[in-house]
Order: sequence, then structure tokens, then C-alpha cells
Amino acid sequence: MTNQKTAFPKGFLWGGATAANQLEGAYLEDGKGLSVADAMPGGKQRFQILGSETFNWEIDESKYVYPNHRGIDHYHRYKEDIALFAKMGFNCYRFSIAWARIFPKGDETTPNEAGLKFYDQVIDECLKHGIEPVITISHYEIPLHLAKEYGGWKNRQLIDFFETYAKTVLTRYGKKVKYWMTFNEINSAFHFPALSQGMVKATGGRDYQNIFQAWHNQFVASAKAVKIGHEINPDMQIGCMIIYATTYSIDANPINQAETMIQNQEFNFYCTDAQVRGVYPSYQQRMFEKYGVKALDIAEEDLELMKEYPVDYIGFSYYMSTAVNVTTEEDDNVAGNLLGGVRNPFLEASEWGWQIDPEGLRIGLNELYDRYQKPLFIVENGLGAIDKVDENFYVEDDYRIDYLRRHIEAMSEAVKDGVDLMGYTPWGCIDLVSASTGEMSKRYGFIYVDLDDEGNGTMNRYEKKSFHWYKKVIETNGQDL
Ligand code: BGP
Repeated sequence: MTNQKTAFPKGFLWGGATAANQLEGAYLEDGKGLSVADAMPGGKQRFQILGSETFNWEIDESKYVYPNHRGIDHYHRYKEDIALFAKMGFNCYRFSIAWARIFPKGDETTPNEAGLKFYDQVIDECLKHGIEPVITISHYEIPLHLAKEYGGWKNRQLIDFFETYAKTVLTRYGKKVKYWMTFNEINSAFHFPALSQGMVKATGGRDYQNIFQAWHNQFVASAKAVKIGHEINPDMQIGCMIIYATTYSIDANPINQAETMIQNQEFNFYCTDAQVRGVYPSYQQRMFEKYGVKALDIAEEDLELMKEYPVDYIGFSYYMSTAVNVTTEEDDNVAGNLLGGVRNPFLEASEWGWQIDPEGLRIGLNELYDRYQKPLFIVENGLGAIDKVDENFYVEDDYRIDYLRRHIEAMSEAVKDGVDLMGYTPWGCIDLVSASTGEMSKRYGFIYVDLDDEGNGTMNRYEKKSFHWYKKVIETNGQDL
């Protein structure tokens, strides 16, 4: 295979990624219950509000805009959206199921048929276009009732509720859908348990006892989903999903190097060690001492389940790298995707301060593959930016093309390094509500959606410049960048 600039295997999965609560809208339609995402107000203060001690998941319509309630109305426009993905040549599409569409409160035993029907239609629409669905079972949302009445994932009862939910969707769709993931960015709870664990009270005080307990419950729930999924369809591939932020020491000072190692263990590897290896890591005890975590509530069969049903692949998001410096008093911190770090002088940052680092993706892919020897799937990557439309609603997003091109080149290098990479689904392939700001103006899409932060706009869809660029990338299996 001479003349090949990049190296992507035949059958490489190219697509895009979304999450139910950030695009569907129709938040109370066809029997859907409220989810925690429906209680997250929009605006720059979103995370501060969720993190405040007084927030208790009450929805206050008089004060805040709730952009997730309308999303980009994908619930009614999914056919048009999937047709656009097909036009770009997607051979896969990652989306999530809204738990509260299937079990409106979360603790019922009979599912809501109308909710199940909606995803039948989405899946069939994908398959009609030759697009392989990749489904996240829980992407930053649980039914609101489970957060308010049960306290979120720290409560062991959620294992059973999740098992019922997972069994329902795996049974219903498992013959048609091969690729699944259990929890979106499960490790994000380390910094922000509201999103992935539905535990708002833990946010302000960083209640590590509950965060680690919730993780344990999620690991067991995930193992049960793997067990059920493989029984339904032995070909099924069920992955975990983490945020991966390649983490550098700011310099060669061994003190910074050691702290970098620790931060890697705590943030990048703890959840994957448990979900991929199926056993808790050797550094767990040290971590527990550091964060004041006492013995967890672990049932007898939990550890066996985790050991027997590890995930099949590692899905991860990669937006940025981060750097560690504990040897200076100077405060040179930067923002990031739920985690910060110090400024890396070699990198530029996005408008939101996330440090752009394609080379870091190659490094991260190697780190993950060396550690686990399991297939990897980049299920989120991309540049959040403010797009400007011209009078024809056209966006010349060369900055986005440049970001993605450099990351795809880095992926190719990792493949040449020997990494087993399954696919690539850039985040927010169609503009949608941002998770951190709850706004529309932070856009990632190849498709522009006419909707502003105040909710004005037709919601019509328009192809950006990157749409045509990505189409070519897919057509040539990553050769023409
Ligand atoms: C990830 C989440 C997504 C998504 C993305 C971009 O952490 O899994 O849901 O939104 O980040 O983040 P943001 O929307 O805050 O720019």
C-alpha cells in the first residue's frame, strides 16, 4: 500500500456523535418523563448553578431558559438529520437513548412503548441509509425522579433500575445494533458528579465517598449490561466511555512527573481500570486515603460480575490535553473539558480555553492501547467555536477543518504505531445545545442550525464548508484531508 498518506483500516467507522438531551427536544412528548438534563438551566452560569449548595433539581421556568427542552427539535426532524449524515457518507452514527423516554420516572417496571417506538424509527432510518448505530445507554442524564427521590447513582437501587432499562433497550434493539456504550464520560464525575451520576449535592463539597460509591454502582450496572447484551447477541460490542485528557508534566522535575502519574491514575485510568480490567487498581487504597473515602458498600457478587463482564472496547472523548505543575505558586490555570490544568506554552487554546493538541491524541491512543490492549473508539472530538453565517446561511469554518484534519492525521500516526482504532465520531456533527454552557452559540457541527441562545431562529439546517470536507475524508477513508 504505497502512496498512502494515512493508514485507516478497511471498514473503519466514520460518523458523528450526539446525545439525546442536547438535540431531541420534545422533552415531555409521547410520555417522556423529566430527566436531570431538563432541570439544567442554560447560560454561562450553568455549572455554577448546578454546583451551588442550594440547587436541588427544581425547575424554575420564571427565571431561566431551559434549552434542552427544545434542543434542535431532532425528535421531529430526525429523518432530515439522518439523511444529511448519510449525504456526508457516515457509516456509523453515535446517539444516546433518553432513559426517561423509556422509563419516565426510572423506577417503573413497564416501559413506555411510545418512547421505544421513537428509537425503532431512528435506528431503522440509520439502517436504511447504511449507517451503523452506536448507542450510548446513558449520556449525562438519568430520570429526574431518580435524582430527587433516590439521590442519584450513590443509591444501590439504581443498579436494578438501570438493569431493567438496559435489558429493555438491549432486547428491543440488540439484534439490529451491534455497538453500545454504557455511561458517557463516566470519569467526569471526579470533577462534576451532577452530569453522569445525577448527584447535585455532591458537587459543591466534592463528596468523594458518594462519588466513589456511585462509580462502584455504575461499574456493576455496566457489567450487568455487558452480560445481558452478550446473551442477546454474542456479536454485540459494549464499551465504556471516558473523557481522556493526555496529561503532561510541565517540566522534567520528578516532583511534577510523579504528580502527573497520580493525576493520570485518578482521572484517566481509574474507571477504565475497573471497567476494562474488571478489577480495582492497586493505587485505589492510596486514593481512598487521600480523598477520605471509607470502605465502599460492595455486595458479594459485585466484584465477580465486574471481573467476568468487562467491556469489549474503550470509547473516549478527546478535546484537549492538560499539564501539571505543582512546584510553583504562580497561578497559570486554564479552562478545560470539566478539568483544568496549567497553561502549556506550546499549545493554543480554543475560545473557551481548551488547549488544542492533536499530537496529544496520538500519545493518548498509545497510552490507552499499551495499557489495555483493547480496541479504541474515538467517540467525541471537535472544536467548539462561534460560527458566522453569511446571507445564505453558509459557514466557512476553516478553523474547524484545520482542527479535525490535524486530529485525523494524529489518529493515522497512532494506527501506524500499531493501535487498534475502530472508528471516529466527531462531537456534535450537527449543531446542538452545549453541555457546559447550555447554549447554542458554542457550535461543533458540520451542519449549521439556525437557532440562537435566546431560542430565536427557524431551526433550519444548512451545510457548512466542513460538511463537504468531511464527506471527502470519509469517501477516501481518510486519505484526502
Ligand atoms: C463532552 C460531552 C458532550 C459534549 C462535549 C462538548 O464532555 O460528552 O455531551 O457536550 O463534551 O462539551 P461542550 O458542549 O460543553 O462544549
